[in-house]
Amino acid sequence: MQFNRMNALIIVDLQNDFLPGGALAVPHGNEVIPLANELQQRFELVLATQDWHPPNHGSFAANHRGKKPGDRIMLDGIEQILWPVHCVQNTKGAEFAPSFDTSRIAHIFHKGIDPKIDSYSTFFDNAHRRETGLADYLKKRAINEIYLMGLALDYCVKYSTLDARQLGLNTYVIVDGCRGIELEAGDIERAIDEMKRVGAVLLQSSEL
Ligand code: VGL
Ligand code: ZN
Repeated sequence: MQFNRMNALIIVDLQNDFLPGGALAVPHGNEVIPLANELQQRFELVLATQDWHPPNHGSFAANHRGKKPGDRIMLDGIEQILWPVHCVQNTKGAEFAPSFDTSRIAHIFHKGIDPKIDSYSTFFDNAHRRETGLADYLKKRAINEIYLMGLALDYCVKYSTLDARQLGLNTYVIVDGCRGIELEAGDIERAIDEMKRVGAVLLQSSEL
């Protein structure tokens, strides 16, 4: 495929806590790292995201008396699934995986910083109250086409894709570059269906 300058590769949350052995491990999450390293060489612009929570973040079950991961609560007016403590700012778990080549990343976008609201999308928090800066960044550079890969397919990748489509971006999801949490059976399949329904193109890296 011939690329013009108007696209970007966005690599989502390849952080220790989302890898096997991490606090919120995505099964087989480590398997996408070699592909992330390889695909970076083929894009002019490479961006990355990090889930980046303060220790008092409201998405952590440990911050709610009597609650455990997987429980659902209302957090500042919207439903929130509770997670184990993960990706706490400036901790080992929030760092990029050691084998992930970060040398070509032009900018890192952080999400989940506000303790009162979670952010699965790399564009907005879950209530669309605040932006991460990614939408403006792309707009300023006239980038209207994004390629997404990373973790987790059924959370960050899915919600980023839905927002990207809402922003009018041509959105490609590199499916073999993603792995899902599958908190509930069928989550990955449903996420794929939803992303297709909003007009994202799902493809394999071999098609690039
Ligand atoms: C994510 C669960 C909790 C994600 C972040 O980025 O996919 N999932 N926090
Ligand atoms: Zn998180």
